[in-house]
Amino acid sequence: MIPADDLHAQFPPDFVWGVATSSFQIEGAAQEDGKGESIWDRFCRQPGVIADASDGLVACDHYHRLDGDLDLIASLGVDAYRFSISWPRVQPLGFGAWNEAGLAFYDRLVDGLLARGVRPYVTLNHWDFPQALQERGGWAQRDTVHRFVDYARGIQRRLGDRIAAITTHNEPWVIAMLGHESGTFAPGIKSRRTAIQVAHHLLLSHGLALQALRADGAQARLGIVLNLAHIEPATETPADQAQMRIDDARGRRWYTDPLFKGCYPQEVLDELGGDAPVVEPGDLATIATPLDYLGVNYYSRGVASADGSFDAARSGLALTEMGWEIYPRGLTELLLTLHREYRLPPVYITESGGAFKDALTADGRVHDTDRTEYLRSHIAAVAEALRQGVPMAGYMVWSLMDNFEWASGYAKRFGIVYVDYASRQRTLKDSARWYRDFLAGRY
Ligand code: IFM
Repeated sequence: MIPADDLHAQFPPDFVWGVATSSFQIEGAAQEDGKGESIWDRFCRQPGVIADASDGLVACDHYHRLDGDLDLIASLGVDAYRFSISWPRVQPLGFGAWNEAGLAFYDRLVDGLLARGVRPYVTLNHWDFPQALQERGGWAQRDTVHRFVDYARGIQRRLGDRIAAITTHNEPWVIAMLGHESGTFAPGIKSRRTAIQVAHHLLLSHGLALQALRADGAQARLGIVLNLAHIEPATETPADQAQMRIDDARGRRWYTDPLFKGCYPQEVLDELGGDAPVVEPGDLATIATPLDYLGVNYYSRGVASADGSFDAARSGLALTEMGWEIYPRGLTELLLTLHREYRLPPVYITESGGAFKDALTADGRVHDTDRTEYLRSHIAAVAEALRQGVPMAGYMVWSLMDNFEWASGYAKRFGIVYVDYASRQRTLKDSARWYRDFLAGRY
């Protein structure tokens, strides 16, 4: 165990510490300065799909509060800020004409970060996909892959000389499965077959984009971000063990095997039968184009039980407001599994954090000791993976500030900065103060 007061010293000086957000969750200005409609703008208008019937029209109003937010980021002492670009803000239809006002916003964001000594980590697709492209079939259409490559090249042309990293997609599993199988996220499609094809096209577009960006002379490091859980069996019975293996293959290896080995897990292909994706010759080699880094978003473990009887609420572990078990050891285990199975590039934890019941108290502070402990224990879990040889390169807190938590709306607060949604005023929570002091080397 690493003593709590010695945590910072466990990391090398070039380890990258950051905070993360995404465009739709914070920007607002959804209909301004020539921005096109995104599938999330459209989805939020459907009755009953967002818990508090909210939307991203104003969100944290980041678009209009850029300078203040840049100062806020810099005040934390982070090395990096991970944000995403709203594709329809910069290319309203997802193909054809570019929107200069949208591009200029990201120019200001990138320049503002650099002026404050913070490295920009850019994600191209954090879900706010152009509605016009959805109407042409979206990610289910193979042609969308080429539209994404054009978009990636356009962003590199504009920002590539000033950004540290480009992530193609954030959490392709979520886009495919929640967006196209359960339909609980935009675009709200409910078809397993479509979801599987979407996952393939996301991976293919990732590989093609990497190749195109490198051919164009990429200076930024290029990678992808996956949401991964460490899966454990509910019991040691053979049935639960088998369930663990298939859950892990469906949720994790369906993405990591093609990226690192150029193949899909056979047991999942067998299970899919006629729903298996259409894969053209050469696709898998393209998907396996070497990464400069892998981004891992980790929030909890998964527990596999063959009869589906496992209930997180009764597991005895503390839960976040999302109902997710707090399980830092799973992060170390996950990283060790990846390290064992693949030849890994540098790995960043690109998201780590929790939603907790936060309240602004009379002293003007938010005393979120649960979040501080969450961050501390997960950073310690990364230190342990590093100690055991995993090539860890960075850690980013999700999220810089409270924001639009997709189908959960604004009630779930993940920020280390509190946002008062009436005034949009930002207040550093105690966890932000702790992170700032930690980064200053005080813990
Ligand atoms: O808020 C999301 C983020 O957009 C993607 N990863 C998980 C976070 C918490 O649910």
